[in-house]
Amino acid sequence: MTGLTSYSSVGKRVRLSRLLDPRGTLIFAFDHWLEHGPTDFTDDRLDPKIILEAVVDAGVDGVMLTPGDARLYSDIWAGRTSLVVKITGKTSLRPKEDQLVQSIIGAVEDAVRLGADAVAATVYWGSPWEDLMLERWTIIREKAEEYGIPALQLAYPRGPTIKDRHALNIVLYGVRSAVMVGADLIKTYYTGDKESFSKVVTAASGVPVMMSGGPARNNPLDFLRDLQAVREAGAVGAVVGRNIFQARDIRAMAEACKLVLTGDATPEEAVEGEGLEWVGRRRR
Ligand code: FBP
Repeated sequence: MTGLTSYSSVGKRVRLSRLLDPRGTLIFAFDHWLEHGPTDFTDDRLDPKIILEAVVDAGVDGVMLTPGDARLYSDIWAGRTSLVVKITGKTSLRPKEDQLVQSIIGAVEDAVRLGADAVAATVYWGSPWEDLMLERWTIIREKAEEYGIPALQLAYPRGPTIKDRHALNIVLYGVRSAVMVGADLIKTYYTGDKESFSKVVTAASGVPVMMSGGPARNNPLDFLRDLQAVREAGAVGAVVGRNIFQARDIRAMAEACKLVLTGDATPEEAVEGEGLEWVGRRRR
């Protein structure tokens, strides 16, 4: 035994340190055009550039993009924030039953070529396609190991046996399973309060946990209070999409999220400081 660590673990450590702010991390998730389609976007926000420029200006720690968007919008993010490349995805156009599996839409090598600090893939724990998703996850995780890039798992319990995706036991099961299959970073559903989410963090056994944003709340304060609870529960931060890009003022909401996650402001102070009295959601 030389006591020397592998090249790959150094690479992962370096990339994670670029992506994660030890004071509280905010990653902007932006794969919604693929996952949900136009219903997520008001007419004045159909151009992804407008949204991406606002969040990068706000100082998010990273953006999670598909490989194609990461390439297309590199002038906006490169050199200004970290990149996470999500290489699984699905559309909402597919038949409902097929929406319980994500397809491969890129390679670990794409993430490395693009200069990413992590590669992301979804596993729907409990899906009828769980077996296939785990097979794909294992290939991705193994490749990520080879390149020294952290593998972020979107550990999302969903399937016919799961009534409530946010139930503590369900989230605990998904997160612990994600650890057991080698995730370096986990993004999962919020369980609704600090006490329960701290159990989720404990079950992750030291693997950093991030809260997944979810549908936009009517009142920004409610969402910011969730972020505060997540921080106090010991999570490293949050990966947020709709609660930011469907906000009345995208940049102000991203700034408020970051302030709360780092503990630099309470939710109330952040709302006041950023002039966020209300955040509007697209009427479907
Ligand atoms: P949100 O903050 O908007 O929930 O984004 C997080 C995310 O995981 C996205 O990466 C993804 O597009 C979306 O949620 C998936 O949403 P759904 O739960 O409808 O599949």
